[in-house]
Amino acid sequence: MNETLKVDRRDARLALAHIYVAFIALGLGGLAGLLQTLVRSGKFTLPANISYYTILTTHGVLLGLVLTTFFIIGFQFAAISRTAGTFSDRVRFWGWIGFWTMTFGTAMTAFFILTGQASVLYTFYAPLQAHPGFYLGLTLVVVGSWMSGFAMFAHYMKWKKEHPGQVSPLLTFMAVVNMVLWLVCTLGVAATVLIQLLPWSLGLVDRINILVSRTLFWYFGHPLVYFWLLPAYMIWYVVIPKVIGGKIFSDSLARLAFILFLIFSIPVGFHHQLLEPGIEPFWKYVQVVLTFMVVIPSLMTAFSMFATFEMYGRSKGTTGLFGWLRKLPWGDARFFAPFVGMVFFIPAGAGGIINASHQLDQVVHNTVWVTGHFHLTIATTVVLTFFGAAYWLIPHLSGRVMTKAMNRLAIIQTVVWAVGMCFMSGSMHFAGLLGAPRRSAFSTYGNSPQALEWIPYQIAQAVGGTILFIGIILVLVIVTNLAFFAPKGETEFPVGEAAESTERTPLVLENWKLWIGITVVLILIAYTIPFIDMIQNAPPGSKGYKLW
Ligand code: HAS
Ligand code: CU
Repeated sequence: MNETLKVDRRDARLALAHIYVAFIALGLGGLAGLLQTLVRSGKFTLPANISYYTILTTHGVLLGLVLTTFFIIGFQFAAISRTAGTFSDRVRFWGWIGFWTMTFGTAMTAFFILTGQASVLYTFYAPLQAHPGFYLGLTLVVVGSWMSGFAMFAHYMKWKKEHPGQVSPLLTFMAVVNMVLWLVCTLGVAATVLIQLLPWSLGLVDRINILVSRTLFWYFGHPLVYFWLLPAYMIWYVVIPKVIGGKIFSDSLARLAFILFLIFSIPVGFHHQLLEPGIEPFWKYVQVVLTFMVVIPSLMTAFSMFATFEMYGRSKGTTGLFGWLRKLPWGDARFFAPFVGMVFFIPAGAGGIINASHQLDQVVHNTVWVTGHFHLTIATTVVLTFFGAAYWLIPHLSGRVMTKAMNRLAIIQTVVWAVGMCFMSGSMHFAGLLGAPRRSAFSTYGNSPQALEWIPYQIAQAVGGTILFIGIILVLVIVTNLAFFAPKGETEFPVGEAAESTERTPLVLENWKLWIGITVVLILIAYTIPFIDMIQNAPPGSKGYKLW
């Protein structure tokens, strides 16, 4: 059998189980999103006294936390099994324990949200206080993901032992970096949940230090967005070159970009707290500088993608600055969906740089501009890339092939998504500049002239949200077809080759002691003094509020 088509059925089942949960979350979370945009248009009220904030929490948790984590872990299991060989029974066993722990945690969290006991939004900021079951459920999701992470590390170490002195396969290396990043950053959210939020919601303590809890949250929350982004970058660096018939521009550059993400994506959480009192401006400044450092690996990625496209175009005889555009496989959804994601990342990244600039953030912070920003980054760039990957990954795992008709539907899906998002995210950005707040249900604020200015944009958001919901139905049709109904056959997991031999990849890129060491030092520099300050000069703390 052709090497690239081979897939171990047991490994495939483990990866598929994660992907099924991810797409169920997409369906439910997407429905919640549709309802929100309708409420905010002012033309619709939720039935049966359901709170806007219950729906908003469902949306954020299911899409931001559940869809992403499950898809990423499923994808990475498949990627590691494909590039570093079939798993041992032990690795697979821990993968399944991780899966069930995460699934149980998700069900528990969903129960407390849907019964209206945890309308605290996906960032669960104190002093909003949820039922303890909400925090426990999320803890189980994180603990389950750690088990899967350790299973991946064990498999990677086995590979290293069997191949002394060799660089590991690029995709496996990238997945390991992402899980190390995840492990280091989830320590922050685990700390605030276990030490602060749980005891406080159980009534064991009365008051909570809000600034400490938000700081621990954003210590986790920013690297979280790169935990979402890096699998998309894995697909851009490794899969897309193969899909278009080209080569990876440089194996070393790709690894270096991932290492830079590991180092710089954690000590930057203050860029979410620029307007929060109680943190010295100097430390905000330090973390903003580090934020600009973490932009560099994204610029390297943009450069690599252009280089891959151009090398491919030149090999087909194109000339000129953009001649390569004519040679790309526009009719292939495995390429088209991620490519549209890349194009959207140009304005999305520019918006991020605006947010990170202290003075500009004063204009956009806590406005719906920020919601617009993350619907471009996660909900377009990352999600369209994941959809594009699902179009080969699911049939690869389910032993089927995508038909021409489904490929055509997937192209339509991508266009629908892009159009819907231009309406929705575009009007969010504009309304945000006019001061429209994020995280709030419809209100005319006593017919204030400023609030009335926002309403046309909110109607445009509802139009966009409706188009996006059609996009969700389309992708669910395609995914169901690929999982259960498409013709039986074998589908490739595309893995590109580097333009130059990987023998030239420096082994220092896999010196984990060095990179994790630098990561820890940077975290200590960026956080130690402000953290001591927050504890020593803490106000009495806050009791809990249930405002919904
Ligand atoms: Fe962000 C808020 C800064 C990237 C997600 N961000 C958020 C929130 C989320 C989020 C969820 O500094 C809201 C959190 C909340 O609930 O409060 N963000 C940044 C910066 C970047 C950035 C500097 N964000 C992301 C990514 C996300 C994400 C990625 C998810 C996946 N963000 C912020 C800040 C805030 C924030 C502040 C807080 C704001 C506030 O006030 O609350 C950077 O990493 C962006 C770098 C990206 C680039 C783009 C490179 C372009 C590429 C594409 C190449 C295209 C090709 C195709 C090859 C520099 C790689 C070309 C083809 C052609 C035909 C042209
Ligand atoms: Cu951030």
